[in-house]
Amino acid sequence: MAEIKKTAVAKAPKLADPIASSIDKSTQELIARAQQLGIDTVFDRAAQMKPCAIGIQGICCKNCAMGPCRLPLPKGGIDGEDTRKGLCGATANTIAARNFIRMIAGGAAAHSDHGRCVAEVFLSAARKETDAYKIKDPNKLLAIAPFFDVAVTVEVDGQTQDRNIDEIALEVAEKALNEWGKAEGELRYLKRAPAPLYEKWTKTGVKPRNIDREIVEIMHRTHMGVDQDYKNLMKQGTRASLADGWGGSMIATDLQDVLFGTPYPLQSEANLGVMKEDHVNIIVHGHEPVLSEMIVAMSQKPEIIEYAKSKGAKGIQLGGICCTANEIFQRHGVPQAGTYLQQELAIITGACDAMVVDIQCVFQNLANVAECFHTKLITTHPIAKMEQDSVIHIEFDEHHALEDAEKIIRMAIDNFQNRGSEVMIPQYKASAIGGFSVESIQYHLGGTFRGTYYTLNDNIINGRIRGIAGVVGCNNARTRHNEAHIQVVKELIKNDVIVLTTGCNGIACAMEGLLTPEAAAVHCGPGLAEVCETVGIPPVLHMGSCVDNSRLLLAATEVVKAGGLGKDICDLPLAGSAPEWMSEKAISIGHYFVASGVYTVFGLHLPTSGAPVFHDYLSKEMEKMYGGRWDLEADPIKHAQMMIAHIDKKRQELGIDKARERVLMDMADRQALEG
Ligand code: BF8
Repeated sequence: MAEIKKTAVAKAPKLADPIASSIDKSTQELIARAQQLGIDTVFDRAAQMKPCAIGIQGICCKNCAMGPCRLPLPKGGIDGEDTRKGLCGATANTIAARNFIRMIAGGAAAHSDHGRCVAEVFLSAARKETDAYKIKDPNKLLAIAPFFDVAVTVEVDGQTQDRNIDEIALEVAEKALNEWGKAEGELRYLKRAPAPLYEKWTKTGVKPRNIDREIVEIMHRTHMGVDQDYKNLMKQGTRASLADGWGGSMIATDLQDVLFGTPYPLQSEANLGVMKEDHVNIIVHGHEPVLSEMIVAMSQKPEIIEYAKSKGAKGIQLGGICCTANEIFQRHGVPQAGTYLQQELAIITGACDAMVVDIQCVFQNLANVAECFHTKLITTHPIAKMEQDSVIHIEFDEHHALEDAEKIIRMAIDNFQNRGSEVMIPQYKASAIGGFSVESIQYHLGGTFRGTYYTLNDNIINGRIRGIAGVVGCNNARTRHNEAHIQVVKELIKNDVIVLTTGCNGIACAMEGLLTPEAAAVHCGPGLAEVCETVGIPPVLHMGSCVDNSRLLLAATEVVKAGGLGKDICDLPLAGSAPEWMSEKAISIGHYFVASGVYTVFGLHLPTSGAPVFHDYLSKEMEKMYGGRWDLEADPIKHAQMMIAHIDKKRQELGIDKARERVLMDMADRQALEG
């Protein structure tokens, strides 16, 4: 039996109020349990430490050693000329823009380096250097090959023949990897965007040249004494964010689908109640499916299950946290154990035999929490280690991936018997359906035969569906866990707006039971409820992890292509949202949504409020260039209503607002439609 070691809670004794910290009962119970055990969690730390009042406004410059220079807004705001400046003379606009695009660089680097890793594994698979990874979806490979100028057929004796799939894979792998550092040209995937959008990018000079270059150039331009014009800084921010959305992230999604399968709907469960007391519980946390796919495959091997049984367990229960949860949920139906803010709590159940982490969104405090229990915390990625000695590092490599996965799982199994008696798994979980890729939505709505988004467009035009919302992103310990996520989504579907979700919003919606077709009758307006019932889909479609926001870009492009709703993404009755954002990746995603024509609302705050001119540039001027713009609203209902107002404005511009009025106002008409 493991003895609980207590970590010292920092001097400030203030503890979080569990009820005020989360809307989720399992989270509330485990926060309280952690507090009883004297173990601090992110919720307590948020209660004990306030954010920096100047940093939060984006107006602290620490890019050279003469600073940090802090430019707080004068009390009562700016009356007349804004004379604030740093030692070098940098204005508040320059400082906020530099900080903002450095966040884009961080986010784009994280997504894109993830994509590069997948591309490298894909190249290894194409070269047959590894047995662990194989092409699972050759159709997807054939679908993406033309974007890399890779031929899928070959002429032999005047006859057109299918080309060897291994040859295609190898060529796609090499050309995909080249997107990170090619010397000239522009990103190949940009041409997948609607033509008018591509033209806008050409005209404004923001087409990314290669992925790495745009990120490096941000670091150069924001070095002391380089770019000192917030508009020119944002131009580079736009270029780097597009290199993320239409580059690194999109390549990551595509190659993951080729290697691991394009998601199709499947059923699972979500929340910490998916953990089982009598099973070996392995929590996989992070982002890259190259690791988690191997853990899933190995955990299903009969000899491994037998080994678990030989140690007294009934089997192996996998669960995911963060975007790893989304990846293995959408392809294998592995249950989602929780969102970003529940990572420490999974260990506090006392039933987590191993937590396996790779990259991004992983708390260093996991190590301290794991030390209080029997849990083995295992880091696996060469770029993501922890300083605490208790953490085990097993470096994962595609050339011996299955062996690595087996070692990790056996370690977890061996640890099962070390569990203490202090197990407390909250009994809350919900059914959830995931796996709505661009392709599977097409199939669901149009069938393979028709093969377009026509049915969706038709329902938008006739007003049963008012519009589309992409609601995505993180949790943030500065706001009540999942509250804004759920309120925004419920308000949207209540008003007949279909929601596409990714990231931690997707997990929050799963925990709330919104990823089921049955949720439509309970939560949706009559038009959306009818469509969901007829087609058999949930009102909230789970489209994967944060790199899979690229699926949202392509789904929007498919809607444009299907016709009747304008010629560009900015013409669509569509809006984006990140109600509880916290990461640099969210800023990069937000900005590539905006630069792709999407009206995008963030919750909480934006690190631009200390530079009102720069803030207005993002929230007003962007629309003139790209058709999309930033907006901010912390109140979830107002936040959703702003999205709905934008959707209605677009319906009016498209001349389809009257159809919606009829659907809403005329009951006889609705009954006729239902018939
Ligand atoms: O990439 S939504 S907290 S897990 S950053 Fe992180 Fe935010 Fe969750 Fe996935 Ni995305």
